[in-house]
Amino acid sequence: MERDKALSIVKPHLTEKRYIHTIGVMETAVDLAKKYGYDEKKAELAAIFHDYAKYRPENEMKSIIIEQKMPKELLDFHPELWHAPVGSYLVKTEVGIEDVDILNAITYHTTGRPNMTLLEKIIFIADYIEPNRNFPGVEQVRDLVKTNLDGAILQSLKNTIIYLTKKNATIYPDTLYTYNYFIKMKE
Ligand code: DGI
Ligand code: FE
Ligand code: FE
Repeated sequence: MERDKALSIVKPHLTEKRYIHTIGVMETAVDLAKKYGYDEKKAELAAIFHDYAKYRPENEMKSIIIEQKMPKELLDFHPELWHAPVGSYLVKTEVGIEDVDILNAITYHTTGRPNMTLLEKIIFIADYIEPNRNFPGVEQVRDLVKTNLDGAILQSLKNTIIYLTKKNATIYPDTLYTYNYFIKMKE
């Protein structure tokens, strides 16, 4: 699918701010695909659709999680996590994208997972560092990604975990498994 067509499909599902974020993720993902040697068109498409389900009503996402037999555990954690796997499902069923690499990159863009593919890493970190983001510590992660993709992901996970603990939020197990995976990789 061409970029403009993909953007025109996703736009009505997003707010203006989220659409600008999506463009930022798209441009960042294409840059990273160039840098780390991945199919730029696939990275572009995955980025465009990564937040497709961000504004679906919670009850609709909940039904999809149950009906599609996604991990039930998701329902015990923050609904903010649901748009990633549900988005992957809806991009497949509503938009007709069947590429499993793209669908997995959407599924895991919020938590990551151990053994992430290169495309999953690109979308995960592009989502975190795109130019409109201003998390504390994002500048350090932007620097790291220039030389060390895995190091940048690990740093972003540390930042997210610290942010969540400060809020007394629960941490979804996949986030911790991903963190452990990247820590062990350094050993
Ligand atoms: O959809 P975006 O805002 O672009 O970014 P995202 O899909 O990475 O979602 C970020 C939100 O998800 C942010 O508010 C932190 C939250 N989050 C990430 N990992 C976890 C989490 N929330 C909980 N409760 N547990 C997690 O493990
Ligand atoms: Fe997201
Ligand atoms: Fe996003």
